[in-house]
Amino acid sequence: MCIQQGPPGSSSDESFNPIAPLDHEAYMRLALSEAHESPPKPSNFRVGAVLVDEGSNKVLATGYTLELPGNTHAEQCCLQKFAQSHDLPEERVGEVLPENTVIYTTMEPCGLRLSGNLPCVERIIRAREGGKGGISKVYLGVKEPEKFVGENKGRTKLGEHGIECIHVPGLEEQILNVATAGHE
Ligand code: HJL
Ligand code: ZN
Repeated sequence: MCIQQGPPGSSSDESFNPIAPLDHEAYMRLALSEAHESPPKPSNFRVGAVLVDEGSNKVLATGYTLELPGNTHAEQCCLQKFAQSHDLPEERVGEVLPENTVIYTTMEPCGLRLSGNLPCVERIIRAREGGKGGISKVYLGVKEPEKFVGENKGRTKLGEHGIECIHVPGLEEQILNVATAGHE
């Protein structure tokens, strides 16, 4: 990821975040820049995600499809990386997530995976266990195209668990171009 450092002399704080609080488009652009890192593969989408503590406006983790070993999704990589930074397995990430955590993802979290792996919707719901509330909102750039699993019913499920899904408009064309690169 390409979070810049503060101006010389002003801050040696490595967690300096150039994105203003609640600048959803800027966070979605950061997620899109993550998606660009993902290797093209005909059997999935190239997605990027950013896990953010909305209370303190801190980036907790970034992720993109296939970033971590195995058949990993962008949202899954964010959760796994943040958990790993606390020496925890992804299953226990809820124990360390701040209260107002949100996730920006270029494509809505998957509700079903052709591979049979645990869908990101389930991972996001699981991340509410054992802590202060986990992920409360999902900001998404596009709905999942009906290419691999038909209609994605994940948003309904997230809503049933009190997780709000919010569409961030404006970057759809770029997001879909990146997501489908490498497809026929
Ligand atoms: C989201 C990702 C990613 C997808 N969706 N939100 N983030 N790759 O990082 C959804 C698509 C699945 C296919 C194939 N893609 O990826 O439905 O092999 O990639 O488990 O269903 O499943 P696998
Ligand atoms: Zn997924």
